[in-house]
Amino acid sequence: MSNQLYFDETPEPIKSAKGLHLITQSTPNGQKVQIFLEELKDVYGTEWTTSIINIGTNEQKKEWFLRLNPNGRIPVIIDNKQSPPHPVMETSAELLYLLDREDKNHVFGFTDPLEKSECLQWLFFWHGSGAPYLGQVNHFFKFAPEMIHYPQERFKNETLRVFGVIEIHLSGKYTGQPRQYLAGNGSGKYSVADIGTWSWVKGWGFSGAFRDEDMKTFPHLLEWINRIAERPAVIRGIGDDYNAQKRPELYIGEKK
Ligand SMILES: N[C@@H](CCC(=O)N[C@@H](CS)C(=O)NCC(=O)O)C(=O)O
Repeated sequence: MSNQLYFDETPEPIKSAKGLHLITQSTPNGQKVQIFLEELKDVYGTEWTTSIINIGTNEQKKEWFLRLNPNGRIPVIIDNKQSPPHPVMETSAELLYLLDREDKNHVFGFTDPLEKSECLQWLFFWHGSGAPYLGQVNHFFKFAPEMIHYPQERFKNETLRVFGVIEIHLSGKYTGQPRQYLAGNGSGKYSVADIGTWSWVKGWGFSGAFRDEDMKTFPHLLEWINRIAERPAVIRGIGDDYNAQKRPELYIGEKK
């Protein structure tokens, strides 16, 4: 069977990539996978190549991209070590793919079935119940052509409720066990559940929707944000290496 994944219009750096290749832009979703790859590099020396696109130009809606991810959204990883190459869309699925293939010693995941279950619960919780709401907060407060009260309030309040869920969990309100991280026995272990959630939650101030007073009601969540922000891989994963202005050689597609 001929390889339908890449064709004439597929940018050369993607077509010719050898191992793992990441197509990203440094948004909260892009950063999830950027951070995890950087973490894997620190532990295992994991290697990959990166292409950066600008979603403002709709590069992600072109056929070459849709062949890799019919959903037309970043990030995507392609595992060119598989034959044919294996593309992965949806950030949580990407984290779990990398966890399975690269994290041989379970540094960022769990072997115990119950801890594993807890990790999946929190990964899915943010993917299904957090990112969609905070994404809409960002849209309606920052990018919408007009400021409309109803959706602003609806998505803001729902996001505050979701922050409150994380606060309950981290504070140990109902368990008596405060936690450092979202999943794992005792006070927990830094895992893909934290990586999948952090890249979004740390940006609570981006839209201007939430005030310091709102966030003061989530002290454990704020401490968790600061704790993870100090990790070298996290600093690199949200840093200049993924900024198209600083790394123009990684940029593919139209210039805006
Ligand atoms: N559920 C998807 C969401 C991905 C997503 O929404 N990516 C945004 C950037 S943060 C995007 O590509 N937006 C461009 C578009 O919608 O065309 C995931 O977790 O991978």
